[in-house]
Amino acid sequence: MSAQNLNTYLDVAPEVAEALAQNRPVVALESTIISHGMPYPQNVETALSVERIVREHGAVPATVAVIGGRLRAGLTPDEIDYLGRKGREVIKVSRRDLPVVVARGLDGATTVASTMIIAALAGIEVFATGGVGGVHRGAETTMDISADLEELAMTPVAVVCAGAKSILDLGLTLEYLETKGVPVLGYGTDELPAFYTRRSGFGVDYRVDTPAELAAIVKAQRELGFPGGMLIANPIPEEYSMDKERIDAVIAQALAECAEQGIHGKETTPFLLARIAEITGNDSLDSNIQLVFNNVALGAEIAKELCALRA
Ligand code: PSU
Ligand code: MN
Repeated sequence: MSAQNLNTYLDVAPEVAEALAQNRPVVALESTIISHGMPYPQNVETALSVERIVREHGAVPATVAVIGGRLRAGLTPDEIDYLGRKGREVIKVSRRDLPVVVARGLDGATTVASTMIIAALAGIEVFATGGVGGVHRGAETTMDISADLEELAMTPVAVVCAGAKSILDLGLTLEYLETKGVPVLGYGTDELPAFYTRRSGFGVDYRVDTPAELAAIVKAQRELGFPGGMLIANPIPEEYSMDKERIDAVIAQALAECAEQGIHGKETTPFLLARIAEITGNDSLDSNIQLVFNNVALGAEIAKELCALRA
């Protein structure tokens, strides 16, 4: 086991620890998407399918969460089921929540930010999910900017996502990432994908067409000694993408309801995700699930290439 695994609050699943010690590919996966991002039982089904897809692509999945105050990299299917059933009763844990949840011995569903922290402690370099947090629309007055962006600037994990939902201000999110020195790479695209749709109108920093080159960029970032990670944006497969006008109207409605109801802080993103799924009668959920599958497959390919470069 590598020295990074010696954190006394961290438990790395034996299969994950063994793979890391042997330079075999591992992909970290988050748990806020399970407890707060999707309804039960689709959340559990998706999380278990995601682990299977990672394995089919030759990598070991490490779903990350906090269980009983322990930082965990690699969960059992029963633990995934537990987090999914408890849903929004599980505390949504970002960086600022970790010390409290650990000290109190509580359970927590990890966001992109806290999943990156735990992945990095465990020595996992690649993490795949659906969407990341960002600069919210109206952030010029609310100052609602996800801690995910700060984490991308300071924690060395490459995050594969399907771009960002237009619940966020995509232009400001890209500006923020630029300021923080976080590369935004488009896999096979020049444009930042907008989660449910393949295009957003905003350019990525670089288009990269192969997992091998993505892995080379991750390796270079590590060897340059940079502290942060990167965002790898993978467009939703065409056949699952949604009609832009329709999804934009739904997002506008969800944002209006969010403002009317005075929802703020950490509740904002889960509220918007749930409302979008309700209003679209779960069409958006189907797209969401498919784009996650697509992202974890790419994450596994990048992790494999990275191991090959390190062999
Ligand atoms: N965006 C999505 N789906 C998600 C999330 C964001 O499209 O599931 C989750 C992720 O866990 C992300 C978190 O890290 O929400 C961001 O929350 P906040 O905006 O409160 O930082
Ligand atoms: Mn926020």
